[in-house]
Amino acid sequence: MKLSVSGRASTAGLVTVVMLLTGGSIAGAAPASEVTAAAAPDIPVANVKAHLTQLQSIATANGGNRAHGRAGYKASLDYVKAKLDAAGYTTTIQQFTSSSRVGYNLIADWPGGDTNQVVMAGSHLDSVTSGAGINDNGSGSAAVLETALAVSRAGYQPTKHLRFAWWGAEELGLVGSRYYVNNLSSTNRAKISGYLNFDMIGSPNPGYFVYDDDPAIEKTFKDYFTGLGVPTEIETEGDGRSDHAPFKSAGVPVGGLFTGASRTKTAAQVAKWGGTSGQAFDRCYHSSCDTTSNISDTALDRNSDAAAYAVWELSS
Ligand code: DTR
Ligand code: CA
Ligand code: ZN
Ligand code: ZN
Repeated sequence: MKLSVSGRASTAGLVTVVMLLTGGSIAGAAPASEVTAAAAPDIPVANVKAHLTQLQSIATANGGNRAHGRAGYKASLDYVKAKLDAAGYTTTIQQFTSSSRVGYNLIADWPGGDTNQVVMAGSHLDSVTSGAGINDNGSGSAAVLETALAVSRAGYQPTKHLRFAWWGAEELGLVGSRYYVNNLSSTNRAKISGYLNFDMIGSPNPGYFVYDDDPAIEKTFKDYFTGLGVPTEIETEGDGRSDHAPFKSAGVPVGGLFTGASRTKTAAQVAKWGGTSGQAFDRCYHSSCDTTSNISDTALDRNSDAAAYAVWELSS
């Protein structure tokens, strides 16, 4: 397993640390306790869509996909890493081999917080070979990236340590996330207080599904959607089908959000969410038409905001 680490502490982070260490305070700033309990900011969906546009361009320039072991995947990873390095994250690339091709996970640590209590949020960055994978899973990857950038913009100083991850080779069978969990020492595994997974959160005919795993994480997401007045359903097809599974198998509390894949939306679901009954939540699942036009902006916005809300709530 090869690791490379880069990044720099953000100016805001340094200023905050200096102030806290010297007992000083930033003129007019809220006391640290209020800062750490600050509410999550709104995630601008235009920013999330801009990341999707970049991922689409990357796929177009690299044979039409962003699949494991292909140029489009590494270019996607380099794009995400550059944004995080510039925002003050400490980034690590974890390399592995699967199906005779080299794969990569990207791990980004936000400096600060109690490293004995790590809150993780992640998404798989790879697509299938048949397309650009913009909903599956550019949507989750872009939302997690924009949430991480929002943490930096806010100079957020959470009580717990924040770690974000973009997984390789999920489409080959959760390979990257399983490699990460399997290579954690038992001590480091025990430090992860929760893992939040975002895989397909912008489906064009969306449902609003919440994983029914850890009750506290599930409640956090459901509270957010209740605040929006958007009903949710329990995610029933996901057990073992995305990157939360290796964490769950290792005893880490997990949760996540999902807007649906090839299953069809029922009339009862249309009554609560709108959309088209008898049609798949995502008709382009694992297909070449999974492009930037295969996204519900409303679903992407709501789920990006829910991700940020949960990251702030669970780390404060
Ligand atoms: N395995 C995911 C898609 C997927 C299918 N069901 C669920 C449930 C929860 C999360 C994701 C999924 C993929 O194809 O990447
Ligand atoms: Ca928003
Ligand atoms: Zn997939
Ligand atoms: Zn996926």
